[in-house]
Amino acid sequence: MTVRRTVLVVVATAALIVFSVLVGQAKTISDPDETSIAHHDVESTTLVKPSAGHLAWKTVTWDTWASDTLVGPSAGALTLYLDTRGGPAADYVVRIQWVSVSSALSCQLEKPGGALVDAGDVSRPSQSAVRCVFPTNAITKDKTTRWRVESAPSFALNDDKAPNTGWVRGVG
Ligand SMILES: [Ca+2]
Ligand SMILES: [Ca+2]
Repeated sequence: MTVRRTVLVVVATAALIVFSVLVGQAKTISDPDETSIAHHDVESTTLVKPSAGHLAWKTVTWDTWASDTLVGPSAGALTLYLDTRGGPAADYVVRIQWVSVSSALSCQLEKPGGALVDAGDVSRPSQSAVRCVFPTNAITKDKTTRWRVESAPSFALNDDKAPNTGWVRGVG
């Protein structure tokens, strides 16, 4: 092997390692601009583990929106589905929605039936993004976590799924 080829192999290997580390730090998926979706058309979603015992979920939308358009419980919530154990169904959901009585966004980790598991901290990094950091101590898990996001702007027909089919495997 010539010196030049050796250098090339070393550079390529280093680039691969850097890429792997970057990918490991964030799990982000992109979703298309589906123009029929009213307010909360998902552009990208990231799920990362910022510290032990927490997950941070951030969704960016194609358009800007006011927090009070995310009206819950069933009409306009943004929901993260988590499949952490057993069969293919979601074991937990994380729901971000506007609560009229407190005039604030809330983020809750719940069982699929709606029972509260834990509360999260919600914020708006921008007018087209929302972020929720929630505790994971109460989540029971026996496999690699799978997740997907769904927004329900106004009518069931306008739901946006990200990804459009299937699940994302693993957390960044
Ligand atoms: Ca979309
Ligand atoms: Ca979609």
